[in-house]
Amino acid sequence: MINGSKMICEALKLEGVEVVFGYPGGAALNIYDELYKQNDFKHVLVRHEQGAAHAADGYARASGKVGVAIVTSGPGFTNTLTGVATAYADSIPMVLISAQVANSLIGTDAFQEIDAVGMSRPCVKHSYLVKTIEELPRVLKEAFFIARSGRPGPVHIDIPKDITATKGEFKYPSEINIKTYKPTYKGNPRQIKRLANAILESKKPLLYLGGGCISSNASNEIRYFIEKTKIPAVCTLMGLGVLEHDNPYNLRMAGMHGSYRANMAMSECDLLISVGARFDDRITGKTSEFAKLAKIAHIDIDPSSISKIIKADFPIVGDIKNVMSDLNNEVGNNLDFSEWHEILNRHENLYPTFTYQDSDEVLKPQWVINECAKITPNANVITDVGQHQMWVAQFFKFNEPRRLSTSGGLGTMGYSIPAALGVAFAKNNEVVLNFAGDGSFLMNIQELMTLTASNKKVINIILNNSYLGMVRQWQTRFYNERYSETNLEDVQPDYEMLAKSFGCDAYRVKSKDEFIKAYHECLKSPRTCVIDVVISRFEDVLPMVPAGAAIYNMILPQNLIAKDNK
Ligand SMILES: Cc1ncc(C[n+]2csc(CCOP(=O)(O)OP(=O)(O)O)c2C)c(N)n1
Repeated sequence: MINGSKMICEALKLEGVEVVFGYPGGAALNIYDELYKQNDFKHVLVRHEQGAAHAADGYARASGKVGVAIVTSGPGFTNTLTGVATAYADSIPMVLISAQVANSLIGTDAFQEIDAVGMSRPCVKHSYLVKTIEELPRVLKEAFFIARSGRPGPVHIDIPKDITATKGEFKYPSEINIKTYKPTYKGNPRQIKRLANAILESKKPLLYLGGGCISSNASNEIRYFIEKTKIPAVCTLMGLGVLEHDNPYNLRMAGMHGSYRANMAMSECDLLISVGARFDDRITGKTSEFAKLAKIAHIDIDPSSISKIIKADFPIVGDIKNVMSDLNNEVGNNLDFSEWHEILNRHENLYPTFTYQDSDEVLKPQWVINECAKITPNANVITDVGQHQMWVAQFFKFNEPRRLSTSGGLGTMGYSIPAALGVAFAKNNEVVLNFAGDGSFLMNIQELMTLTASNKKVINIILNNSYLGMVRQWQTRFYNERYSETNLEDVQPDYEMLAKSFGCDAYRVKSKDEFIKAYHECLKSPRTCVIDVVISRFEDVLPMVPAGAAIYNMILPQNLIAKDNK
């Protein structure tokens, strides 16, 4: 017989958990007492519970395993919600354990009581309030199973304080059988055959690769499919790295800040094969104009996402790795799409993918990102949210899946420092590189302390334009340059001093030489480093599809150059 707290530790051990991120409190005291006694996994004390959820998320994205966070009741739990919602929006596997007031106090407005399950429900895959010690082992087992199976996502377990002290028998189930939850892993062979035939008939097929390709570890199958069929591919922000950056069939990112060629390919293809992508509005633009000439194939493990936004002619429910491998067996290899490639090449010649005007007077963010990609091509990259995020997506050369961790679906500012902490735990001794804007960097800066306290090294690059840049860009273009609450000039902390106070190495740079020198210093240092990079203030992310427009209606870099020269 062991108590509930020990059961939690035993379950984490049996699930192979290496690290949990958390923060203690009254209702979690019993759990923390057990954590103190064990050596099976590490607990990392974050400095704010939002950081715990983002760190678990970063760990999960980089490692492919379930990220775990433990927090106390009430405010500890509510602080995690942004992080949980972030993971939910991007289908990231996570188990969040929150402590709750004792069962006898539930419903009495007790100190630090909150309806945690009621609050997490809309942003988790599943949630549990544990009522008895007998059900605890099964709940823990199910939580991990649900988090990592099917379409992955966060699962929340709320555990009252008395349960963490009550003793019971710990029988950890070896198998899970949930009647209402049976993900489909094999695609329907008839549908796969139909799709293979459609490919034969198509003249302009296009693959559209999303984050599902990464969660199902299907990169090899997809690369093989492309090698065999010579079908070009675009990807979403979440799909970066599924294909090698310089794969000749990689048309790169599509959507609001996608390339001209990628967006024209989407608009002109006659067969669009969506693979683990969910037709987000940042990709489709105006849906009635989206891929209008194409038959749509939609491959996804989550049946509810198929035909949700764009009607699928070829719906295939299944795990992408399996479906792509079956499809590889079905498609022939004497396909010829050379005319299609010629059209795409013409698009590329007209408006080459992701260009910018460099300068020697002022540092351009694109230059900084390019240099980092040159010096550390295999870095594990994390971004925060804003212009810098889109520039990283456009200019960093991702060659492998799981090399980029970024908040795609929710677009959560404050994500990157704690997520980088999680990535640093998943990728010991590899380069971990965080790009943030000056606005985002301040949102969870306290986690620099956790990095220092954990002896983890992250190189943080602040692309500092003294603006909430992405919002400023919209104000420039759509609000007549009325910069309402986005100008941070003269109201910034001294990032160098601030970073040093957290025990980091810190630099502020304004020129190319200074940047390269600082970056090499950071690579040599054993500590977490911060480079505050002063960049041009009015650089825009282009191409840009205005919200609600069709994705072939892009504002292109030429327009920007013309405007700047006015
Ligand atoms: C938590 C949160 N609040 C607000 C926003 C809206 N938002 C999106 S981008 C952005 C500006 C980001 O500024 P900064 O971090 O300096 O990066 P930059 O765009 O300048 O690269 C804001 C405010 C958000 N995405 N998340």
